[in-house]
Amino acid sequence: MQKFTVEKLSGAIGGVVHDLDLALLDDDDFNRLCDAFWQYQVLVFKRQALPIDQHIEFGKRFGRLHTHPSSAGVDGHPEVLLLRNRGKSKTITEVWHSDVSCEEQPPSISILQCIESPPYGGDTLFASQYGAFGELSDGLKAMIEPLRAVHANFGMEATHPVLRTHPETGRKALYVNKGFTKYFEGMSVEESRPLLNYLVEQGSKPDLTMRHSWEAGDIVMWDNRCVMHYAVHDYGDMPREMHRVTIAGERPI
Ligand SMILES: O=C(O)CCC(=O)C(=O)O
Repeated sequence: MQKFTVEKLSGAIGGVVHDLDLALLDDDDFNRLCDAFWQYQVLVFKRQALPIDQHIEFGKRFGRLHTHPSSAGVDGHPEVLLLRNRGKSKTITEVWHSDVSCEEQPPSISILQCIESPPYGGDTLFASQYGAFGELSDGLKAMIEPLRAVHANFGMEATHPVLRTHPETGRKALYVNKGFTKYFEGMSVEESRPLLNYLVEQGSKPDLTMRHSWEAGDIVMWDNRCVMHYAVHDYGDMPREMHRVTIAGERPI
């Protein structure tokens, strides 16, 4: 058993884990780590540099792995998503999103490892959607409670509740995002846009966020069921490479 500790990174979201080597995780460590993860929603692990097989093994502890519907994997490992700088105009992650929410059963957890970081920039922002829900007025909470929204991309479409209940914590989180959510069921795109924009704006307010500046070997994991994230592209053509292992999720309820 490793005597790791978790240090809080911001008021609403995120913790950095100290004194834990993910390559040496035993079952007790894993259970304690899960408890911390459900609480912090995002966990940062510095100086890990896990070989690809160990990155995959760590992911498999949380469940079946997800393969991205359209983006390529690392050679020989289709379940490890390869994210390389292909220029700002081709970046699809520089928008507030929850991973692949256009699937009927979107991924639950994403585990990103930095292989190469640019000399500056390339940070990732994370926002607590528990916090986003919690800060809405009772009137708006009641209004959006019955709503469902259509999420679409990569030639697929799924309809999910606007408020989802986390299967591990039982807490309610706002579940709409800029990247995938198109309109509310039963309403037009135009009718939906003002409220949708408002909810994503509320859900990404600075006091609900944390920001990670990457170094090679860092691992950050987030819970897509209660977190939106945004990859800042401010590093021009400089190389940046990340590997993502993603865990298959359940139908949002
Ligand atoms: O590259 C990053 O920092 C985040 C990537 C991302 O948004 C994703 O994996 O969905």
